[in-house]
Amino acid sequence: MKKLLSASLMCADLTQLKNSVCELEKAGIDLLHLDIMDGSFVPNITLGFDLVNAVKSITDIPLDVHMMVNQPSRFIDMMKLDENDYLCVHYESDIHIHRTLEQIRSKGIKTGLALNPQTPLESMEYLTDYMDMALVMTVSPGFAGQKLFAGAERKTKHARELLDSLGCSHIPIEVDGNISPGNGRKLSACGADIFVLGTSSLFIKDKDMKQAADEFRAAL
Ligand code: S6P
Ligand code: MG
Repeated sequence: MKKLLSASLMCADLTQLKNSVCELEKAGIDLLHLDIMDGSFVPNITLGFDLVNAVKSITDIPLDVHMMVNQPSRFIDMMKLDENDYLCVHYESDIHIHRTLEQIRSKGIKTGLALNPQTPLESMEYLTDYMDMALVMTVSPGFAGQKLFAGAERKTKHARELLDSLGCSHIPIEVDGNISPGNGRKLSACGADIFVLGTSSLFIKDKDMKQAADEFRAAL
């Protein structure tokens, strides 16, 4: 599977967002990762639906929306996404997450199922028919600039093994949180396919984003 880079826009300079998106296009970034937080599912509030729609209107890079909100089904209709985009929801955020995945699919949008570090991988087992991506969180969600959790490599490896054993080798694994070039290389060897790039690799003061993206690709 081709390895993809997803740029975490909450780490971009929000006063220069359009310029950043242009730079990311030039850097050949594959996806734009937008973190939606509600201050309840996670202890922070970041980007919102209007911003998702605004970004969608200025770029052809597919979006990778990561919802860290309780009962995400309430908000699916607020985003103008299409078949090129991913909409990821957390297993832990909704009692009827199966129904929410179906709701996203019914709108023609690709689905992602995200798992917090402590959530067992078996949570995915009966949902793979409704998944276009598995998002293995490598930090507890809520903030940029955190440290990889100790079980991240094992969990990524076991996720790949589980998906393969279920006949789901086509489902990519995304990793999110402290994806530095070094951690990216290790997680790639464990089977990660999509890498969320934030302060650990792409958004570094006085560093050109194309250079940072090239260095990350070379490290994989
Ligand atoms: C965190 C969020 C992430 C961050 C990303 C930041 O809850 O889901 O997508 O934006 O992890 O990257 P870094 O390299 O600062 O950890
Ligand atoms: Mg995220």
